Amino acid sequence: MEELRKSDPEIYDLIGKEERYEFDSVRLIPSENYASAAVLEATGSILTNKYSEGYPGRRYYEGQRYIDTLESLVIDRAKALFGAEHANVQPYSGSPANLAVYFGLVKPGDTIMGMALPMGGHLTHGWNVSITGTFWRSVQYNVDRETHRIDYDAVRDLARRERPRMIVCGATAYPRKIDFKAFGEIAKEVGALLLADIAHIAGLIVGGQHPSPVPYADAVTTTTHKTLRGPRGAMILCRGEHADAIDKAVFPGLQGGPHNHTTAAIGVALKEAATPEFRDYAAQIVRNAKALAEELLARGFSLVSGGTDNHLILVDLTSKKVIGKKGAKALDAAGIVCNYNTVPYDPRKPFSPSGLRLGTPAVTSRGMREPEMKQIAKWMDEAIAQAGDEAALKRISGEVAEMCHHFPAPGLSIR
Ligand code: DSN
Repeated sequence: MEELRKSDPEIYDLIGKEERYEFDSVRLIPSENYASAAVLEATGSILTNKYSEGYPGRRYYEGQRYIDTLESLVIDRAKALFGAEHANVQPYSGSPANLAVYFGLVKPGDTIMGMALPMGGHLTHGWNVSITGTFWRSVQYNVDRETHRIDYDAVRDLARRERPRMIVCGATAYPRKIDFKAFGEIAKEVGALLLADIAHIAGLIVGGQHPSPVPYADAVTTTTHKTLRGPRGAMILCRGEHADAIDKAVFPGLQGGPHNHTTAAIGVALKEAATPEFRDYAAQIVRNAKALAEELLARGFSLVSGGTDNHLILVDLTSKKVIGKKGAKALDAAGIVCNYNTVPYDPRKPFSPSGLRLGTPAVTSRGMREPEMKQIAKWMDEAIAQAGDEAALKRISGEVAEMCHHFPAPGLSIR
């Protein structure tokens, strides 16, 4: 980044510091990853210069001879990888993608039914502070109080009572597999459309580690930067019958020109995700999450639902007598980056909840495996026990950095 260094040393310096931080720390935020150098190159390409409102062959600007080919190629890759009838690769990110699906398929004031935010759902699944919980009538389902798993009978009962126009499944903090087939049956029974938000697990789905919702859902949304390891962006996959409504909802309904540099980088990520190496990666993400969960359990941590079968772990810190925010800050000081999070039926507020959310996509991208997960759990245990002891946390962060130096991260120039 020589030009940047010369023209804007301040920004250059901050990017350099962030890169160092990403290299020296164990990053356990389950929605983060390390994009490959190829994805970063496409993201930083000259495609950022071009306006392309519209869709391939139907644009409002001239000069699309390469952009049309590019977007068509990326659409074809998305359809092939997920087995979808139609793909829109223009949404700027996950929240606009979900909004576009509602805008395209649900009339204002009609009912949508998603998982409540404190139970692991997303803001855009109809939570009350989001436009999705105000512009549409929203009813929300919970997880079971004892098992912390989705209770499909309770979901069916609520759907029968409320008769939503759309049921939303998918989560941002749910450590178990989602039964998309069961959701499909419930939606069919009550005459609802089904939206599956697979932002967190898209990489696990294409890597063969989680069943796909595509056969059961009217529309599927995903971000492209989480387990899928692409640029920050999103896609909507849908049945052919909804293609027109979805495309119109994205543009001109919600957005202007697509970000062509992002579209290109999504294409690069989709190509990477279609390789045998990516399947191995997805399998290792899950093995690592299980190994981390087992070691945390062995060390007396309490895990929501008792463990994990995907990339994500939710820890309830109540038994350790530390609140989530204090725990997350202590871990950050120790070089282990995660986020504080509500746990189901949390007696505390979302801004200072009881839990921590962990995930293994990023550490797995660095080639870390089960032995490193065991070591990370040990450091976590020490850091939580010594939260507030700056010297102890600093010592741990030194050990963490030392380990990280043996695991080069995709896309970083530091080796
Ligand atoms: N912010 C994302 C996450 O961390 O899960 C969801 O949008």
